Amino acid sequence: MSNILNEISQNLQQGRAKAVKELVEKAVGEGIDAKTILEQGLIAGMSVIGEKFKNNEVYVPQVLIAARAMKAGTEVLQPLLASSGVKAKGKVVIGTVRGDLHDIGKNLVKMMMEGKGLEVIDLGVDVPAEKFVEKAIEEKADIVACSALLTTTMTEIGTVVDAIVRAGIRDEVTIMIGGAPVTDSFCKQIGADIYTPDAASAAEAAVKAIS
Ligand code: B1M
Repeated sequence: MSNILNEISQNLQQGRAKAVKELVEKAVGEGIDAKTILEQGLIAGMSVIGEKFKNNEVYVPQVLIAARAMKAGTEVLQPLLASSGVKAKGKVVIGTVRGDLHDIGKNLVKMMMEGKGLEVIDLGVDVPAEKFVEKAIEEKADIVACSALLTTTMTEIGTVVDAIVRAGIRDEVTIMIGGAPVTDSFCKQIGADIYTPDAASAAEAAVKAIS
């Protein structure tokens, strides 16, 4: 890993938001592409924190300040992650499901989808199934996108699918799902349409689904 990417990762782990922002700007200035900075700097740092969190070597406050540093870094990358070329048209309603407060991955998915030209309505975190349905109807959304990071909340995506079926709009929306514990077989099991493992492939799949 290049020095600066390692520095980004280290500073993120220490929760130094200002330093992360400056280092990301510097890396961009050095010509390192945004995807590399995201994956090998920011996400790499967050993975270390995740591992330490699991092993009780760091606790919620440290994870929160690391998350804030991650946000500072991704904000710099946001315009660069937007792809050039023809912009797709379509509307996506996105949120993290009920009971789940993790939003970094969901925000990345949103960012990448907007980069492809899609209009994304972000419902935030801890979103009840009924809210997904209400907004999808109100906004005439093409896609409902659900993120879940906890094994205990991923089942809530199934509740969203059921609510969409009950509301009679199942044929009108494509249901996309993702998040660390989510898998393709889970997607099939709950009757959702598309599982993607990361934000970039989510954006690509969304464009494909709409066109
Ligand atoms: Co939480 N947390 N956390 N946490 N946290 C995890 C998820 C955990 C794996 C940590 C661990 O133990 N190793 C663990 C879950 C265990 C499990 O269920 N199997 C865990 C736990 C246990 C908890 C609490 C219960 C801890 C506690 O309070 N005791 C608690 C739950 C709170 C709640 O939600 N109700 C909690 C709280 C928190 C913080 C608030 C402190 C903070 C969140 C801050 C925030 O998001 N604003 C936090 C964080 C930061 C993490 C880790 C460290 C990092 C998550 C992250 O942002 N990763 C995480 C450990 C880990 O994942 N290694 C952990 C970076 C991000 C880019 O990746 O979100 O996976 P990710 O997104 C990826 C893909 O998944 C995908 O795209 C992204 C990459 O391009 N993706 C999609 C995501 N959504 C998608 C949707 C799509 C498609 C792709 O289509 C719609």
